Amino acid sequence: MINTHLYNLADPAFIEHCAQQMGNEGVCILPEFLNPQAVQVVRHEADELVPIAFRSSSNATPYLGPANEEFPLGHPRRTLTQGSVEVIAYDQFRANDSLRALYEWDPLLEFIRGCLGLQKLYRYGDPLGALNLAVMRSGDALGWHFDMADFVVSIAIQSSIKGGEFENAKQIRSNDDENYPAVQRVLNDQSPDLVRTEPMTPGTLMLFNGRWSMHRVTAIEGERARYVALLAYDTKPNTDSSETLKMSRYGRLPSTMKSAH
Ligand SMILES: O=C(O)CCC(=O)C(=O)O
Repeated sequence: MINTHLYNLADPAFIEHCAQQMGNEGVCILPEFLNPQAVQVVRHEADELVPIAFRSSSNATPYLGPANEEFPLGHPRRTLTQGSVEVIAYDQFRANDSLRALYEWDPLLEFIRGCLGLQKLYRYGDPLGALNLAVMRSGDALGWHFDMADFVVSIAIQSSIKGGEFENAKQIRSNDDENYPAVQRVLNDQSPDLVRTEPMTPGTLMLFNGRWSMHRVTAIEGERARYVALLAYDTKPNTDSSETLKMSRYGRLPSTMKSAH
C-alpha cells in the first residue's frame, strides 16, 4: 500500500527528517504516502462501510469543554464552535480491510514511533477509537479546536469537491502561554497570517501535534464526502477513552460479548 518509491520507512535519515519537522513545526506531511491503487482500494472499502457510520455533532469551546462564564464575552474559553462528522469505529472494520491491515502492521507503528522521537509507542487500547474513518458530508465542518492527545496520524482518502480544508494555526499556544489574544483573533477570522492550509490530498499521511496547534476542517461543499482515516497511538499501553467520549462519538460502548462464531 505504501509508496516505497518515495518513502523508505526504515531509513534512519528519513525518520530523522520527519522527527525534525515534528519538532520545529508540530506537523509533518507526507504526500502520496499511499500509492494510487491503495487509495482506490481504501476508498472502495470506505464506500462499503459508510452506511453504518455513526453521525454526531458537537458544540464546544476550542478546549473541547463547555463555555466558561467566568471569562468575558468573546474570550476563547467562552466561545463555542460547532462540528459534525460521521465515524466508522475500529470494531466496524472487517478483518480484511486494508486500512485495518495498515494500522496493525508493526513497521508502520515503528516508523511513527521514530518520527515522534519516542522510546515506546503503542496502538490505542480503545476498541472503538484506535482506528477511525471520519466521513464528512455537505454542510459538515469541524470547528477550531485543540486536541487532548499529543499527536494524531491521519491519512487523507477522499477530498470533497469544495471546502473540507484542514486549517492550522500552528503552535499558537505552548505549555506556558495560552496566547488567548491570538487564539481569539483566529476564532474571529481576524488573523489569516497565523493560519495555513495543510495540503491533504488523497494518499497523504499527516503526523500532527494538535495539542498546541489550533485547527479546524472547513465546511464541506458538494456531493462527494470527505474521507480521512485517523490512526491513534499512545505512549502507554492499553490507553482507552472514557465512556462519555465513546457515547458522544460512537453512540454506543464496545460489546463485551464475544461472538461464538
Ligand atoms: O478530519 C481531519 O482532517 C481532522 C480531524 C480532527 O481535527 C479531529 O478529529 O480532531
